[in-house]
Amino acid sequence: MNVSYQLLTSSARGAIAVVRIRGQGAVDLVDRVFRPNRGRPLGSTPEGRLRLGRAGLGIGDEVVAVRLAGSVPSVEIQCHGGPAAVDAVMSALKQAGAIEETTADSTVEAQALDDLARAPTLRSAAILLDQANGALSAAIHRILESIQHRAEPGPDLDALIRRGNVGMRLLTGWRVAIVGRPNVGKSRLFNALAGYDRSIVDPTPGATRDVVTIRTAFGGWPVELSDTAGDREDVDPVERIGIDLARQERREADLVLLVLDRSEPLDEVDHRLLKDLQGALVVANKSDRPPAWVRQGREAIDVSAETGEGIDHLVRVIESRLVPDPPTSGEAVPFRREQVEAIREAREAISMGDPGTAARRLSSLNPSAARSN
Ligand SMILES: Nc1nc2c(ncn2[C@@H]2O[C@H](COP(=O)(O)OP(=O)(O)OP(=O)(O)O)[C@@H](O)[C@H]2O)c(=O)[nH]1
Ligand SMILES: [Mg+2]
Repeated sequence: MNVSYQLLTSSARGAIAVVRIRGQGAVDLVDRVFRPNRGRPLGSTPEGRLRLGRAGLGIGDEVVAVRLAGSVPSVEIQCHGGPAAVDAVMSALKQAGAIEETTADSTVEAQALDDLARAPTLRSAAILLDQANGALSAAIHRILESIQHRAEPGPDLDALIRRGNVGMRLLTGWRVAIVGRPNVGKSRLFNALAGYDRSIVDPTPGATRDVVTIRTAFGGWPVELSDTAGDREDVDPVERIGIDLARQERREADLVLLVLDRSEPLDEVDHRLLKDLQGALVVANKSDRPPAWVRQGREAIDVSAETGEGIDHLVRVIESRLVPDPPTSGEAVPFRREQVEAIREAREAISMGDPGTAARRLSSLNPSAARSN
């Protein structure tokens, strides 16, 4: 017996999932897993006729099973799309002796479709759709051709690697951390950017003691935004933990918003943060009040988290800091870490004068056959 099974639908959560079982003995194997609500087993049901029943260990899931026509015996099981239901059906098939077909050989297009189902924003989805339609495959084929014709593929590989920085974040998003000394309005700004009151705002310095995180989007780019404890010395142990967490958060962030209070003179903590966080985007909050200092040197975005003034502008600046040069429609964008790593290795091989290795590495990405465009 050589029966395999494969999840045909996306591994992301959906309403319905479809599992295909095929190979000699597939129907017998499914009959050990599938319990029809009434009547005879699936093996004595004609091809193409839908049967309602249950499948899976324990009570299992309510499913539809159907024998498919074709030279290789095949069955399709449609179950509910939640991870537990899919897992129940697939585990039962495995226990009955079927082997899972790996998706390691799936094409770039199939991977893009799979990720598309998980895209958190329309902008992410549009880029993944371009790859599902063949943009990345076509670019890889062009590079393979230029290697074949002994042309220099370096710049094209470099362009793809740069695009990978955006591509790899299409699902997970970018991390943006709000930091600054206590009471400058970090939590108020966080809430203004989030669009609702998620974080506690309070005139007492040290109000925020933990890292508060939400998922949102700026200009269509998915973002994990975090509000952190105000940074200062000489504090109690709990606030200390919060401050340490804040420092960790800003080390891991793709972009740090350093919030200053425009209505109060800058103190030594502000100066230290300005010095330590050279790459941070400086936000001068409380612009609704008379200013207590003037900007020197470093660019700062004036906002009032209280009135909302300047927030739209800040969002546009954040967007352009995260992705200064967004991919255009139809452009090739590698979207998985393995893809970017393979392209990097191909680039290194080219630099070492080894086009053969570069071509093998690129082909291993499994681009679908080249299209005419
Ligand atoms: N006038 C004015 N007041 C603001 C503004 N933003 C925040 N505040 C006030 O400043 C105080 C502190 O605000 P928070 O957002 O809690 O400050 P924080 O930086 O999160 O403070 P910690 O959590 O203690 O570090 C509150 O009383 C807010 O109402 C603003 O833009 N204008
Ligand atoms: Mg706070």
